Amino acid sequence: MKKIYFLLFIFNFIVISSTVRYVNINSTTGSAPYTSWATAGNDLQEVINSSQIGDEVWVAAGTYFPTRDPFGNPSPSDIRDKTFYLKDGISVYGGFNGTETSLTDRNLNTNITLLSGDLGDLGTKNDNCYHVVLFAANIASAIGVKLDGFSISNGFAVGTVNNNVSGNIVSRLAGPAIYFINGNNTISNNRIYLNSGYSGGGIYTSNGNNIISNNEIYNNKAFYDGAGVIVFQGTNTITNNYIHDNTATGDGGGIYAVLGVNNVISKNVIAKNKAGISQIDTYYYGGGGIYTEKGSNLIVNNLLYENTSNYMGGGIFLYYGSNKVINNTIYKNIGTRGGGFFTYLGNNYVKNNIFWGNINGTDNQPGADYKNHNDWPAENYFYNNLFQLPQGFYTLANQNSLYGYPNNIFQTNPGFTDEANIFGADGVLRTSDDGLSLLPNSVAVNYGMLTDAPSDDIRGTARMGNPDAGAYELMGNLGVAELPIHDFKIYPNPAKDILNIETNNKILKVEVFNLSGQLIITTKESKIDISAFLPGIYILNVKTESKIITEKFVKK
Ligand SMILES: [Ca+2]
Ligand SMILES: [Ca+2]
Ligand SMILES: [Ca+2]
Repeated sequence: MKKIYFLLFIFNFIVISSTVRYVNINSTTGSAPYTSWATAGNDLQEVINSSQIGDEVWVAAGTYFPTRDPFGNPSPSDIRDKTFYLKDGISVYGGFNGTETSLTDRNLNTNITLLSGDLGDLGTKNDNCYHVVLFAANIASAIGVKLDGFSISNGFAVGTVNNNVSGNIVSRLAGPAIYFINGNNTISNNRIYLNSGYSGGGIYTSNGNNIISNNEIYNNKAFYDGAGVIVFQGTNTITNNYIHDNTATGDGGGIYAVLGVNNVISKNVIAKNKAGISQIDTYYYGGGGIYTEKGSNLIVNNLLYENTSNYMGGGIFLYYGSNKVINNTIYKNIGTRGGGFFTYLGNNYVKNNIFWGNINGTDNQPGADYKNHNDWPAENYFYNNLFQLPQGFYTLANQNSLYGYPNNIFQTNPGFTDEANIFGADGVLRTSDDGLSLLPNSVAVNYGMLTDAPSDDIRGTARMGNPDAGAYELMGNLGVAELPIHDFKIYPNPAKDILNIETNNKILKVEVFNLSGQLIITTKESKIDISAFLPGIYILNVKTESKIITEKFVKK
């Protein structure tokens, strides 16, 4: 017992030691330690510098410009070194109106908190700062920082020599908006736009463990590689972002991931990015939506549409490495070699994807959805994908051979809900009405294989029965139940208190979902207590040793 109390004490101590400090650009009554809105500082860097490990900095709406270089000098010899320099172990949040008492009270849409790199003449780019936000820890295992709820704009990383910060080389050619080195960092809920540099136009991270989630990253430029996001080395999770209209002259219009270990790129919408604009070096590749190089990458549940490359891989370009490409919808991307997907060395498992409407060159000739390098082909394993062209087009001679892997579907319309309206009637991506979700009679429904399949889809909706191909799972689908199932029964239905499952197979897992796809309970029992459920229709997913069965039932 004593030990437990001791641990609780330590835990409480850590929680209590975290202080919130406040920043409001309009505050005239600021005083250290800035621990209330009434005493909020108007100098964001000053409040960051006052913070200790575990502290949070809350920033009210307004426009903030960096005022010092990373060493705290307000008049550096190159004024473009001015930046918001984050301290290890702190979290910085934007999106407040200046009265909130809880993070969940924020309204990010109305309280725009802009970190602007537009130094010197407003509207003139080439006197802007090299990095709007900078974090450089001296070791990979540093605590790291969180940056959440900001708009970040007008960084311009085109300079000459490198800077040296905390023992790290910080390139003045990379990361004009966000440049992070080392640590366990989170970059979430930001809008990152109109930044440009040689590389990493929207986000540049080097090493560490980085979570990049729920950001909108758009209209950024790289004069070299990686216009939207660059993650270099480390282990990175890039999830739930909307990455669009970024342009790289070289490789990686949307995402450029190099030498990462166990990177996860999931549930992103990656649209209308461009790469391979012109030949900037002898390595003339592409990768309009995603470019990965070496390492290991899981690319799962993404929607990639209308990305282009003037060379290889309009949607995805994988160069070397061990990769899994699972349950993506790869739609109307354009490349001159491999409109949807291009591979070059390495090995790739490609499962449960929909390739549709991609273009190779000027039409849907062989290579529209996939091409392998002719001299240095990757080892690719294709399972349960939908391809748009006739099977006979997928040949070694066309450099798009599927190497005899079975269970792919050819030349069959995937049955999208409304291709002309990808956002759907609500104007929001990743919701139930999205245009590239599936119709109930789609061939993609339940067509995917289970091994490596995610448990939910791009919207977080649970996958039912066998996974559908593509990023969208048909909500509440009962496709599996159309097959005759003689050894499976649920009763009574409707049920009030107990629902019974009868099967000859051993039950491994039972899940109950509501019609929105939210998981209500998980069990291994054949008798399920549903007495506390609200009346309505539910979906039962039963995994046995031999199969997964999905059934609807009604709670009275
Ligand atoms: Ca300027
Ligand atoms: Ca929608
Ligand atoms: Ca399914």
